[in-house]
Amino acid sequence: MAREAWGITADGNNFDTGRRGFLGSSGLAAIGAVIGGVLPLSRNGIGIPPAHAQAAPATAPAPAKGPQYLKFPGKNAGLVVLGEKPLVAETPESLLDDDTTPIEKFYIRNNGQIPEEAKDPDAWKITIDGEVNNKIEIALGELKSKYKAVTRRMVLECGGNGRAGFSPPARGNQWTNGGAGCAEWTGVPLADLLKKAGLKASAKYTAHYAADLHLSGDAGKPTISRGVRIEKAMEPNTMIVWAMNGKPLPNIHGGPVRLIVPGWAGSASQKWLTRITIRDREHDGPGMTEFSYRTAIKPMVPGDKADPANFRILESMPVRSIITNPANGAKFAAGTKELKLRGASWAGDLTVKQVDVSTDFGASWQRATLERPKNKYDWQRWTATLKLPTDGYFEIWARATDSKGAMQPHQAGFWNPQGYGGNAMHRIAVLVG
Ligand SMILES: Nc1nc2c(c(=O)[nH]1)N[C@H]1C(S)=C(S)[C@@H](COP(=O)(O)O)O[C@H]1N2
Ligand SMILES: [Mo]
Repeated sequence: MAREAWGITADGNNFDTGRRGFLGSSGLAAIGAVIGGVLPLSRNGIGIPPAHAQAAPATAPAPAKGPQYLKFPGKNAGLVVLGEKPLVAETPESLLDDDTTPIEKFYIRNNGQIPEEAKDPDAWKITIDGEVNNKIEIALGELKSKYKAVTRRMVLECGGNGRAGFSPPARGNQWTNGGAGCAEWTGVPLADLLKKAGLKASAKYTAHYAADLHLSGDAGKPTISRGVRIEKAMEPNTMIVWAMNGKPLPNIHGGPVRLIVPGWAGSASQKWLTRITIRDREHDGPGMTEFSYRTAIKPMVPGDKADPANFRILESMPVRSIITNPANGAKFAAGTKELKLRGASWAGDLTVKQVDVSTDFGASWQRATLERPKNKYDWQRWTATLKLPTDGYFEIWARATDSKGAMQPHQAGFWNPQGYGGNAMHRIAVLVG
C-alpha cells in the first residue's frame, strides 16, 4: 500500500515549512492580519478555565504557538494545521461562512498515512460480511449503477471538536470549533446494502475497515476501525458516499468512497472504505476502547487518573454554534453602531431550537434568527443584528440550545482524558474605532 502522496519529513519535525510540508509560511503573515491573534479574548477564547483547574498532566500538549497554516493541494491556506503526522487541519470559524462548506475549506482529520489516489475508482471494492445471510462484494461502479443515489447536506464533525476548551488540557488534537463542516454528500444509504445482505438476528454492531496504512507502516494494523450500533447503521441518513458537493470524493476526504454517519463522532465515518463487518457484539477495533471516543458516566475530577469502567461510547455530538462573520479580531470604523452577525449551529442527532448572542459577557442575551435545516443533519444557519452602545472592545458570545433544551455551557465541562463533548460557547473579540 501506498506511501503518503504528500510527504512528511523523516525527522518528524512537526512544523516543517519546506516545499513538501503542509504548512504555508507565506500564508501566516497574510492571514494573521485578518483573523485570530489580533485581539485578546478574556482568557483563552474558548471557554473559561474552571476554578478547580489542576496542573496539566504530563501527557498534555505544549502550549500553543501561533497558528500554523496549511499548504496542501486544493486546500484553502487559511486552514490551521493541528498535526502533520498524521495530517490534521481545522477550519477557522470565519471560513465556515458558506451555506455549504466548499471542499477547499473542509477540515482534514487523518489517523494514519494518506493513501495514494485510486487509479480506477469504479473498480474499488467494498465487502459487507459478518452476521449477514449473503456476503456482498461490490465494486463502486456497480454500487453507483445498481442502487438509487441520494444527496443530502449533512454536518461531519470530529469527536474531539471543542477539545481546546478543556482545562487542564485534554490529550489529542487541540480543536477549537473548526473540526466540522457541512457538505452535500451523494451516495446510497448503508441500510440498502445491509437489507440486500440480510441481517441475521444476531447483528448488533458494525466494524469499519479501510485502505489507509497505520502510521507505523504495519499493514497488519488497522489505522482506526470504529463501528456503530446496528440501529444507527440502518438509519436512512447513514450513507456510503462517493461524491462531495457534486464532485468525485477527493482522496484526502476518503475518496473514492467513504461512510458518512451523520451526527455522531466523525471517526465512525470511515474514509477509504473497504469493508464493513457486522458483529454480534460491540466492536473493539482501534478507537473503540478505553478512553477513545468515550465520556465519563460518573463525572470525574478534571485531570485525575480515569477508570475505564466508568466510560461509555460517545455517540451523538453535543449542540454547538459558531459565529462565522465577522471573524475574531475584526476591526470596525469609529461610530459603528450596528453589527450584522452570521453563524451556523447544529446538534448531533438533534436539531437546534434557538441561538442567542451577547455583547456583555452573557449579562444579557438577544435571540438570533435561525433557519431551518435543508434536511436532517444539515446545519442551521443563523443571523443577528447587534446594537453597540459605544466604540471600544467587545466580545460577542453565541450559544445554541438543542431541541431537547440542552444549551451550550460557558466552559467545556465534564472533563475526560481525551477531551470529548467540549461545546463551550463560541466567543469572538471585535474592536470599534
Ligand atoms: N480510514 C480512515 N477513516 C477515517 C479517519 C482515518 O484516519 N482513517 N479519520 C476519522 C476521523 S477521526 C474523522 S473526524 C473524519 C474526518 O474526515 P475528513 O478528513 O474528511 O474531514 O474521518 C474519519 N474517518
Ligand atoms: Mo475525528
